[in-house]
Amino acid sequence: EDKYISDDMVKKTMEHPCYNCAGHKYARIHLPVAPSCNVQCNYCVRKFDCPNESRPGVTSSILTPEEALERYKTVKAKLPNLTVVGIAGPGDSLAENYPQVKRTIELIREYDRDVTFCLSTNGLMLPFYANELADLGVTHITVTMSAVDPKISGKIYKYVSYMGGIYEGDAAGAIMISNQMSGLRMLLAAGVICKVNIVTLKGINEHHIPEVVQTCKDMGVYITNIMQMVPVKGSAFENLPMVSNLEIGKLRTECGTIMKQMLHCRQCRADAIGTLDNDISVDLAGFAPEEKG
Ligand code: CLF
Ligand code: SF4
Repeated sequence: EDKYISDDMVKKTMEHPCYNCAGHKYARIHLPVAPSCNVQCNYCVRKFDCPNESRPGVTSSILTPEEALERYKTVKAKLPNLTVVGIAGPGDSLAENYPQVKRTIELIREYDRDVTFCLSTNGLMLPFYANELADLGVTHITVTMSAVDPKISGKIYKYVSYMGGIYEGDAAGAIMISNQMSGLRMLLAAGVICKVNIVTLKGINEHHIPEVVQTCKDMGVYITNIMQMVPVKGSAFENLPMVSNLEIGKLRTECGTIMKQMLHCRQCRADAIGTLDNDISVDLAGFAPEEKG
């Protein structure tokens, strides 16, 4: 059934570069304020940005909330089409550095009433923060959920650090799925527009992805983003073969019959600035000296 969505939320979603292909005119700024993480994904090397929303192998330097506000002011003055402030790590936005994430949002909100706040997370801590994030005015949230079966999810995480315990295998998978799903449901109940990123892992979840997408559709998620995993040297999955562009294309076409698919993800860095086609973080102020690709 169709839920009521306010005109303001429709406008924010239409002007969000990641939520629809028509958003290519609009720019986003990622503010790298959250370096720590509470899980270890098998495709991640922590000295780099969180690959759930990032190009692998890049390192963003961390800002304090005050520095993040200053960067926002500088960029906003130069980019009139800037509509979205995104927080995408470089670790997890809801891990140890959540207080800095919250402060950053508060500071920018004080300065700019209109900007759209977007956040991405692995979902582990989402049930604890979902309502607070909605109250803070975060209208768009991405959860990376690459499986909805604990046995499959459990193969994706080396470990999950949760409420004082360290979990592996099926237990880790079960905790992740249950928190990702209940977190998403809480966000959806609070009127947040949700996106799910699905990382395609050959031999692990590629045949399971339509089921993940169907689950998202049934919950009321707005869009799913089926991504390629790019192997990073030093990660547990460094030798896992990549799924080809053709295979990703086929999966997206198949899943497009279930619900709306994102086809234009750029796997941006945690300090990306600009439209998705044109990252200008370097030109603007040399914010991202290690930019590549
Ligand atoms: Fe950033 Fe992510 Fe928000 Fe977009 S990115 S926090 S939803 S504003 Fe976008 Fe970049 Fe793909 Fe992410 S293209 S990696 S989907
Ligand atoms: Fe790495 Fe996973 Fe943590 Fe992202 S959520 S920083 S991919 S371990």
